[in-house]
Amino acid sequence: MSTAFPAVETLTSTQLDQLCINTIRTLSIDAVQQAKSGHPGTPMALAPLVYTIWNRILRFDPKNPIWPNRDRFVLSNGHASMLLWSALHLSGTQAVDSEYETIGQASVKLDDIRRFRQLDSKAPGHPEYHWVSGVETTTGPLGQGAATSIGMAIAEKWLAHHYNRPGFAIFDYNVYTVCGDGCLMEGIASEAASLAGHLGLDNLCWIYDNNHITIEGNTRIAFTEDVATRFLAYGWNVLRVGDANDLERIEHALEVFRNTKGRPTFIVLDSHIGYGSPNKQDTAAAHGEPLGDEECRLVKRAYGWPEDAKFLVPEGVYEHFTAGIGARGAEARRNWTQLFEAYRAQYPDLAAEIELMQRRELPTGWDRNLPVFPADAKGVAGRDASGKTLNVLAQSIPWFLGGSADLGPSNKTTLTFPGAGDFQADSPGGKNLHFGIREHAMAATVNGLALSKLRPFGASFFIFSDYARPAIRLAALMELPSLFVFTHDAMGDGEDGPTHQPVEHLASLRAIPGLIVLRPGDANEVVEAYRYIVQLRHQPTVLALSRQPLPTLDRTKYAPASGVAKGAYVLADAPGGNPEAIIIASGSEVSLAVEAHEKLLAEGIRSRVVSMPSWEIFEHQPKDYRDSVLPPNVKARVAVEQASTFGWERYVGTADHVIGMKTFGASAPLKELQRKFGFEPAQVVAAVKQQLGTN
Ligand SMILES: Cc1ncc(C[n+]2csc(CCOP(=O)(O)OP(=O)(O)O)c2C)c(N)n1
Ligand SMILES: [Mg+2]
Repeated sequence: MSTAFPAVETLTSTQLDQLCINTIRTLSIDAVQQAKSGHPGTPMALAPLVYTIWNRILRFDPKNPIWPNRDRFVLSNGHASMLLWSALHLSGTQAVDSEYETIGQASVKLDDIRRFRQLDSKAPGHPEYHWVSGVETTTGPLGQGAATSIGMAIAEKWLAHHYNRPGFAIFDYNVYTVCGDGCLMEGIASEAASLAGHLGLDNLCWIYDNNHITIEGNTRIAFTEDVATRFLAYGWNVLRVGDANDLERIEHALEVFRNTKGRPTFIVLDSHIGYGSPNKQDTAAAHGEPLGDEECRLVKRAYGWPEDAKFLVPEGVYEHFTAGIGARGAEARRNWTQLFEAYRAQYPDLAAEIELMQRRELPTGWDRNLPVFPADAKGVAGRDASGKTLNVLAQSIPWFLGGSADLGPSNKTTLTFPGAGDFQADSPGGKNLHFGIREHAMAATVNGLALSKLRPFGASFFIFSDYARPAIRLAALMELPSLFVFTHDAMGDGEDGPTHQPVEHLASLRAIPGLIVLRPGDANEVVEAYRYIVQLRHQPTVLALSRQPLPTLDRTKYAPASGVAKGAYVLADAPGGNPEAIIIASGSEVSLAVEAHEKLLAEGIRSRVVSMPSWEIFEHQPKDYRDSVLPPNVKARVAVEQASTFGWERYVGTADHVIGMKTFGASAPLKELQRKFGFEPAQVVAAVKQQLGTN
């Protein structure tokens, strides 16, 4: 408590607003100063905006930050994280655990803010979903938050369409996204804004911090387009608030947003970075470094703040938040909970679905009707087996949906069953999402859908996973069950040539911590891969699938495909076990390995084939299982995979045990490529013999 301020009872509501805003500002300044790093300028400028959204508008209950129908707040300019830590702290937002239960602790304590950017603080450098309750999505890579918010808005439309009934608006939340110049320069935000405009997402509001400053200086050096006109062209409703300190105008613009139907809203907010700093306002210096002790004092003086106070929350501030967002949020949630109880009485099945979904569980019988593919030498393409499986899952799991970045017919991801429908502005219940040719925004949108508890997938050619990678990485960091279906996963794209043939993609994606990369070897492995993926609650997956048919293995002769769930398994073995050589393969190379194995057996060589669709899953198996699949004493090993050899040494010893790609591919029919790059049984046989020294 401070004596520098008039007694709280004497303050007008406007003065209380100002007190709260300056608390956000000074907490941000002090935290950055203490950490000796961080971004003070934008929190100083946007404190009035964040205050207005949180304390006047947002339907968010700090006592239960995961209430399903809450409004979403996304801070896409994640470097301004002190805005979020201040809002979460001052509103008294409670922490929840990984089972979504509140644990009786504040999400962000004042002590966390004092320890901003320090190890284990709940006020890290950038907003981190999963680490801090109340953070709706991880942001920091500019533009990602904005694009992810599209997924949240699509989710609301879809959920409302499926679950609302007359008199029961179970889902009617809005999504508020704050973004800066950096977000809007990034391509991903343009992709996302174009899609949002097309879909007419009127539950979505982006507020653009138009401060003309980025790290290198004034935006005139690199960003001079007319952003407002650009958003008009995307089909958004564009508003402008000329003064970031004008709460009434900000509130009014947000009201216009809520009354605007058929279009998303874009609010250009003119602001001054480092607002109130006599020497740093409107300069890049306010962006990303502490103000310095002397400037901190000057700023506090300008705010009418005690100059030497640090981390001060004056009397009346917590109470003002409690009276604002606290009361409004609690009431909204109470009303919703009552509504939901009445809804449950009338629509028990729908209510049960919503509850399952919220816990990321699956409906009973979700795996009924999964296809089983009979042995067939000619076989089935990975993408075709996937298409059949997706169509079953999307019928058994009501909230399973997704789509492709304009490659549905090639990826075979189109949901074709009666009633599947297309998600469009006028048909928000469709299960086929059309992302257009926007892989990056697609992946972020998939994350936004997963954050909203739907089970989404996005699809493209494997080569274009590059265009989606930053969002795939964030899915892993956020521990989201996002599914990325990538077909044409190797040289199978043949004549399209090296621009379309992935080489380093498996290695590169396998390097992302926590991301499950699965490359199934035949149609039944595809089904088992899906069976595994769908049960994941907190892990994203990349599914790499073949374009061309792969023989469907005879599972009466070889081990069952259920081994996929262990990441790698002994598919075919030397008679009686005890192999002298092991061939490890994934995807399209599994049947090649089997062919080579049969030839070796015929020559009396005791080989084993290990199908290894997923390193990540295999590495999480107990050591004795891993050793049973790859006995440490068997040193003669060959890995075969039509991709970069990078990394396979860990299973086979050295790089010369790997038949893989060391260059880009080439444009030619697949058969010729297989010959050119050594993916033929004779070459595998020769490699095994070389390992055994019997060549
Ligand atoms: C994809 C990406 N590229 C670069 C950065 C590094 N970076 C962080 S903030 C920033 C400048 C952002 O400018 P603006 O969005 O205008 O933020 P302001 O300084 O106005 O708050 C940059 C380049 C980043 N975080 N993400
Ligand atoms: Mg800026």
